[in-house]
Amino acid sequence: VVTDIKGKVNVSETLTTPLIGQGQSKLLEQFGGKWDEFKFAPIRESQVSRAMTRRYYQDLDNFAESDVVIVGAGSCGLSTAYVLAKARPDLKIAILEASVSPGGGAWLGGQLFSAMVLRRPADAFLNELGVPFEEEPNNPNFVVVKHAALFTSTLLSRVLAFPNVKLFNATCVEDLITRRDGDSVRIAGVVVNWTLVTLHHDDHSCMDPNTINAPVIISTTGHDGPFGAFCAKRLVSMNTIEKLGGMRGLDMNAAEDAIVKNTREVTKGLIIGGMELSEIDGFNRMGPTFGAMVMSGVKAAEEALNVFDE
Ligand code: AHZ
Repeated sequence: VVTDIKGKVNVSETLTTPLIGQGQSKLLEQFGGKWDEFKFAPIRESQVSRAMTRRYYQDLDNFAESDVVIVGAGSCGLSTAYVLAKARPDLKIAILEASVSPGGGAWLGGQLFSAMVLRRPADAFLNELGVPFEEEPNNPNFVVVKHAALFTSTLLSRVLAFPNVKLFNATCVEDLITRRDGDSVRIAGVVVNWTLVTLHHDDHSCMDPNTINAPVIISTTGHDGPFGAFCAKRLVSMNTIEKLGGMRGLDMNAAEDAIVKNTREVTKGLIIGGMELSEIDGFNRMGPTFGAMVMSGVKAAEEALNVFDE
């Protein structure tokens, strides 16, 4: 940290990476060292619009045919995306998140307290991501990340850096695309809409959706709630499965192992992981421990890789 003669911290001197312009090592050098002279490069508003919309609509076009769609960007969906995108840079992976902000329960509602607990051996995934964690004194069975947001933000940044991944946030999956496959049904894509549109189908005239085709859909929409367990519930209403098992009361030991072991292709073309699986199979909830979400994501990615290897 650089301080001036009055002992004040001089932030612009402290920054050594180029911030404005090529090869400019100090932020204020081009303004004669004076904040009063500071000025951004000029822009026209329409240029901002075009820079954003051109990319968005190119992505919509590009990902209309995807290889994998991950529904829900919670801890399980993002872990799935990380493993899959790293293993197969050739696969086009679309992540659809109903909320404006990705992260699911790990980011928002599920974290009443800051620290995040993960039972071993999920610490291996933290090491892979480079998320620092602490050992719990006198208990070798779990590790603690000092803030859930540190886990989610690191995971998100790693996932979004993969060139083969696109996150569409504020985008809701409101139906599944299906194909007859002999006597059964195969899932062949998703029907999507902006979440605010999905929320207003009842009080506005028809607002048609958009579609994404993909041979593999991975649903990680969490347990039942306003937006939870979406694909599981849809499988019941379209008679693909008879009824939901329904999530049971909290039992960390039973729940975490069961969720990881049973993450699978529930119907051809549809893999379900994370807490959504508890609604299908009638497993317990595990509450505020996240190892199973991470490892279920790893298993969901592996299930998807098996489909592509078939
Ligand atoms: O917004 C949802 C959340 O971010 C999103 N989602 C749900 N329905 C969707 C839809 N289209 C697009 N139709 C949708 N997105 O899915 C994400 C689910 O994240 P999550 O953190 O709720 O689920 P998870 O399975 O990754 O982690 C669950 C963690 C646990 S365990 C638990 C308990 O035992 O009580 N509670 C939580 C939150």
